[in-house]
Amino acid sequence: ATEPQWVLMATGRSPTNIAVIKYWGKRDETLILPVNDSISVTLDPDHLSATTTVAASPSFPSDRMWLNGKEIALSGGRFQSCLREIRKRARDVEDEKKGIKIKKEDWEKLHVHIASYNNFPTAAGLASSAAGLACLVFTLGKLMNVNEDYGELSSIARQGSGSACRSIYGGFVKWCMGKNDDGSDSMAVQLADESHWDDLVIIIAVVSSKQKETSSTSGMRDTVETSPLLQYRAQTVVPSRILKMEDAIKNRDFESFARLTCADSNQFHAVCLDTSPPIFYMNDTSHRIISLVEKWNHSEGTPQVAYTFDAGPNAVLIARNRKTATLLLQRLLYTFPPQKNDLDSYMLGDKSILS
Ligand code: 2P0
Repeated sequence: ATEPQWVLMATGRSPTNIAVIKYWGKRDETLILPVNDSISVTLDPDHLSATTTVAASPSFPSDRMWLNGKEIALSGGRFQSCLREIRKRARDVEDEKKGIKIKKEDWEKLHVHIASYNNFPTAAGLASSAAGLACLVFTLGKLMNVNEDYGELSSIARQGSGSACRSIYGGFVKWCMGKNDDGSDSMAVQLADESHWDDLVIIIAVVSSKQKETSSTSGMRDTVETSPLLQYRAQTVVPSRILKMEDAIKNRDFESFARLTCADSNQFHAVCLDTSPPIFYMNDTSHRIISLVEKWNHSEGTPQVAYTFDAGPNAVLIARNRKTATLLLQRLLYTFPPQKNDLDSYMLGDKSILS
C-alpha cells in the first residue's frame, strides 16, 4: 500500500532594502564576505517586496524553484547554501490537524518546492535579490521550525546574496563586515526600527526596468580585481562614513544623512568607472535627476532630497518629509513628463501622495 501523502507549506514576505552606504566588493566570494560595512533602509513591504511559498512533501523527488512563475536552476550554489544552512537547523514539526509529524532528521531527506514572486522588476538594480533571498531564508526557517535569532538568519541570507542579510530587519540596518574568515560575525544589526524616522518619504523613479547588463556579482568581482580606488574607499572612506551615518540616523539629522547618502552613491559609481573595463550603471536620465536634486538642494541652502543609485539607472530619492516629497514629484513630472501609457514608470514609496 502506498503511504498517504501530504504537503506542508509556509509563506512569507520580505521587502527590499536600499543602501545609503554601499556594499561593493567581496573579500570572500563563496561565503559572501564584504570589504566594508554598509547601511541601508528597508522599504515598506507593500511596495517592493518578494513573496515566497515553500512546500515540503515526501512526494517531491527533488528540490525545485520557480521565480515569477518560471522554473530556475537551483544548482547555482547560493540557493543551495541557504537551503543547506536552514536544513542543518531544522527541528521537529507537528501538525495535528493534518496528521503530519516530521522529526528533525527527516528534513535531510525531504525535498522542497519554492515559488517566489517579486512585485517589482527583477534584476533591474532594485535589489530584487535582497528581498528574494531574505524571504527564502525566512520562509524556509518557518517551514522547518528553526529557532535561530535574526542575526543568525541574516548571516544565512548573506550566503544567498550579500545585500539580503540587511532585509531580515525593518528600519535602518547595518551589515557588519566582520573580522572572521568563516563569516560567523558577518551579519546585519538593526540600528533603528521603522518608526524611528517616519517623516522620510522614499520615491523610486524607474528610469528603465530592463535587466542590467553587468550583474552585481561579476561587476564587483571585476572592481576588486582592477580598481585601485576601491582599496582607498573600503579602508579609509567608508569606516568614517559609517560612524557619521549612524549618528545622522540616531539624531534624525537630514542634512548629514543626505550629504553622506549622495556622496556614497557617487563614490560607488566612481569605483565602477575605475574598474577595467569600466562599468556604467547610470545613464543620461540618471545624471539629469542628480543635477535636478543638486540644484534644488543648493538653492535651498540645505538638502531637501537625497539621491542614491544602485547597480542600474533607477533613482531612489529620499525626501525629508511629505511636503518636500510632493514638491519633488511635481518637479520630476515637470522635467520628465510621462509618455502615454507610461504612468507606471513612477513607482512610489508612499502611494498616498498621488491620491
Ligand atoms: C548595496 N548593491 O549595498 C549595493 C549597492 C548594489 C549597489 O548589494 O553578489 O546583489 O549577491 O552579494 O547583494 C548588490 O549586490 O550581490 C548590492 P551579491 P548583491 O545594496
